[in-house]
Amino acid sequence: MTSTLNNSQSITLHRPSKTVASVPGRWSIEAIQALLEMPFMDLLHQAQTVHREHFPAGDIELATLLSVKTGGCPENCGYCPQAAEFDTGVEASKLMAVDEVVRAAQAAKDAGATRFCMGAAWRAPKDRDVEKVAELVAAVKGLGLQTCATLGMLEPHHATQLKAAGLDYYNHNLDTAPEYYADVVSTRTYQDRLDTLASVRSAGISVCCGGIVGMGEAPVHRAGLIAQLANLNPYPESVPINSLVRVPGTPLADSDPVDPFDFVRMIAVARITMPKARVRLSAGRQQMGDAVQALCFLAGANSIFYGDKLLVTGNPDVGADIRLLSKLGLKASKTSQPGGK
Ligand code: SAM
Ligand code: DTB
Ligand code: SF4
Repeated sequence: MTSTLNNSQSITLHRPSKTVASVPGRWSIEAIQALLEMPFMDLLHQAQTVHREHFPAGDIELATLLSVKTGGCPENCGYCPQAAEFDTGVEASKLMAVDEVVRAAQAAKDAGATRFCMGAAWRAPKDRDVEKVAELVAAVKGLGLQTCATLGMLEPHHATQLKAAGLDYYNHNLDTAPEYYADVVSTRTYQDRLDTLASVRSAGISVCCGGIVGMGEAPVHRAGLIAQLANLNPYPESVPINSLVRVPGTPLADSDPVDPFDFVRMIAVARITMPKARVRLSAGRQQMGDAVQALCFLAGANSIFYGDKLLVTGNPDVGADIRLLSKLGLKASKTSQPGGK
């Protein structure tokens, strides 16, 4: 049996008598579940085939993160060490000064990063916060780096202001399926997240949007997350897939670890359903090991967070990443666009 899986066609799986129809132009949850359940080798083969149609093989984007305003967040995202409500040992700090951020961005550029993402632990920035972040964005852009920010919920006029300052990408994750969202966070709704994504799009900023695997979600919720992302019109330019970093003190600290093959499957299905997106192998690499990361690259991941720290938790150090890329014959990308443009 063949495995011709197409966004707008009836799809036939390798498993006998399992045919799933998808609505033209949209991914049904059933079609995504069917992909997630494919024989592992077939799924990886298909994902790598799709990947090579859209990106040069072996090209990995390096994006460096910096927490420009850490901790003390009024939201209660169950995974997050920066929520004020949870006792995680993270100390709250004020927004960093421009020169400090520029030093970090220059160091990231010198180490080979092409994108610099600034994170702030806000529910939503205030007018004066956006003014200050706009200065950071302009300064980082001035170094010749692609700029990204993740600041919480964004009003349309704030998005316009950040675009004018030179913001290329805004990161705002849907995190999980709508049906599971309230189990993870109760201080905002899924619709709030979608509204911010709409503001970002309208301002002409590229969207970076993904989610987390390993929060106790069921397989159908994983499919539901991918469906939400892939059915955004257009789908995000960047899709970070995070494996939960289980931080003591957070409500999700005792979640069962994710089966590494299930994580690889999520990467593969993100690649197949969003062929032109940069799929980022995001949080959780420190706990993953080289072999699983290699499988993620085979499944179509072509971006990583690069630098010794994520926002407040650890990431593989730069030397380890350079060695891993070299062992696998992968090269740091010079661009973020499909087709190497
Ligand atoms: N406050 C902003 C917001 O919530 O959009 C920006 C920062 S927030 C830390 C960015 C994203 O990091 C979250 O949406 C979540 O997907 C991811 N994240 C946070 N803590 C994580 C953890 N412990 N493990 C994996 N991903 C995490
Ligand atoms: C994303 O999807 N993952 C990054 C970034 N976007 C902002 C954050 C990961 C955070 C991991 C836990 C921490 O260090 O706070
Ligand atoms: Fe705040 Fe963002 Fe952490 Fe949620 S994920 S608690 S909004 S910093």
